[in-house]
Amino acid sequence: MINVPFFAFEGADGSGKTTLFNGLKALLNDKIYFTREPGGTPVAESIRNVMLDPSLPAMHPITEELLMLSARIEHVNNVVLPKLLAGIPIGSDRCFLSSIVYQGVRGGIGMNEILQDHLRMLGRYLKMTNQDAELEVYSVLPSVIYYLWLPVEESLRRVQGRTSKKMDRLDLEGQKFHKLVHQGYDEAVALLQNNPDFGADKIILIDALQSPEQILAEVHADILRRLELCA
Ligand code: ATM
Repeated sequence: MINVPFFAFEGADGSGKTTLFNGLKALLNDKIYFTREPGGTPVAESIRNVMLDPSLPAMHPITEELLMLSARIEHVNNVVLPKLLAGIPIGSDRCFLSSIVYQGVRGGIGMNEILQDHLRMLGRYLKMTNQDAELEVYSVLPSVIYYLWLPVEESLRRVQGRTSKKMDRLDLEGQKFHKLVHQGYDEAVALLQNNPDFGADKIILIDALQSPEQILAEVHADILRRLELCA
């Protein structure tokens, strides 16, 4: 058992996830190690570049899944597990929930298939690297996911109104899939909430129609409370 929080931040495009993440980083840099998925290690960042490269053609969803799973194993091995074992809380921009949505729903592989593949490969990873500690798979997955939710029409409106963001491969494809991804998030959240091994209380729903300041204040306060509980 690891009793150190692993926070993750999730939400469909236009939900304000990046603004929230940057705000938390500025406020909690001394208390939490901030990272991202895919990414957080040199190998995982290189995988991210392949995944998002707009000059590449579309990939098969299984290729995407395996890329994301590879980046995640690198991240768990080099960041998540060492930090948690050292007692350092983690804050991650995205997590395996994104794989369930983007590869499972948008890519058509299936939500449960993605979850089972993760449990199998992370289980194998733990068996190989952590024989003594007998950690279970869920201890290297987030202990709390803040899920920013807003109605699909509003998130679409926000994404279409963007002028500054450089479009990556998934953004370019994404406009076609926006509705599917949005619906995928709700379904993936329900899947995890109904999974007793994961636990419904690990997903915190945040009303993303609030102002960025309100969202930041709400999540910041909740994180501080949880950090205190674990201190
Ligand atoms: P950010 O720009 O929010 O870091 O997202 C990177 C992209 O990677 C995001 N694309 N969009 N739109 C979602 C995608 N992604 C996956 O497809 N699977 C995953 O497991 C993760 C973590 C991200």
